[in-house]
Amino acid sequence: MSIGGGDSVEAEYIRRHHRHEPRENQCTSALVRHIKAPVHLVWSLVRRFDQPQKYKPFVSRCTMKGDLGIGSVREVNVKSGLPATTSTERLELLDDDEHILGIRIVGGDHRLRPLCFNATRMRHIPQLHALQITRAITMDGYVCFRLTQVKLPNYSSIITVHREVIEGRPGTLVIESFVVDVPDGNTKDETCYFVEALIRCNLKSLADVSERMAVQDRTEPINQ
Ligand code: A8S
Repeated sequence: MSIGGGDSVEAEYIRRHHRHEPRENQCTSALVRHIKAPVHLVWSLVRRFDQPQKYKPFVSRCTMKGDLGIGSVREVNVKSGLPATTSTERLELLDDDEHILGIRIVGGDHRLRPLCFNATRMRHIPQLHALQITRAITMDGYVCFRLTQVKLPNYSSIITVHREVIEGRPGTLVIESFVVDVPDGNTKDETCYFVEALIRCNLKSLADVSERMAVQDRTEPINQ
């Protein structure tokens, strides 16, 4: 489906809240996830700009610079195993009525020097903003992506949560969209594929955490 295309409920939300205007060297995409938990639970996790580690599986720690208002900045520590150590992210938009959170990556430090492997010449070429993705299969059968460069210049994302009914119960539709520069030496497809893989992990984990909280809520004993 093209972004904003089609007549589905999702497409309508994307048209309304996820308008990115990508330049020639940028790519953009939107991902959707249905969660079996009420909107207030999901939003309570998403809105915490200061605590992304509550559901994002790659985040180990987060420190705030600022008061949680628009323009405040968080320093995110990324778990070991990924080549990035930190990501500096700015709060662009926080709307508690419409349930919209917008962030932008404004910096970060990277342990590894950007490297691009040229297979025909068999030598390493330092290349700024290069991003190499290697597809691998783990022992337990999962497909994973190994990243040798993780600089995401000019990355910004919007996440919105919407009320919906799933199997007769209160559920949530989550949409996350992004726009990012395509690094030199990569195609739009590769770049999108890489970012989408990370976001899919985040949304899966958001669903797991929210659904666990929802079940707990339902089974809390009634205090009389
Ligand atoms: C988010 C979305 C993304 C986060 C990326 C795409 C990142 O934090 C991780 C790995 C990277 O390679 C880049 O909303 C960066 O979290 C998990 C460090 C920025």
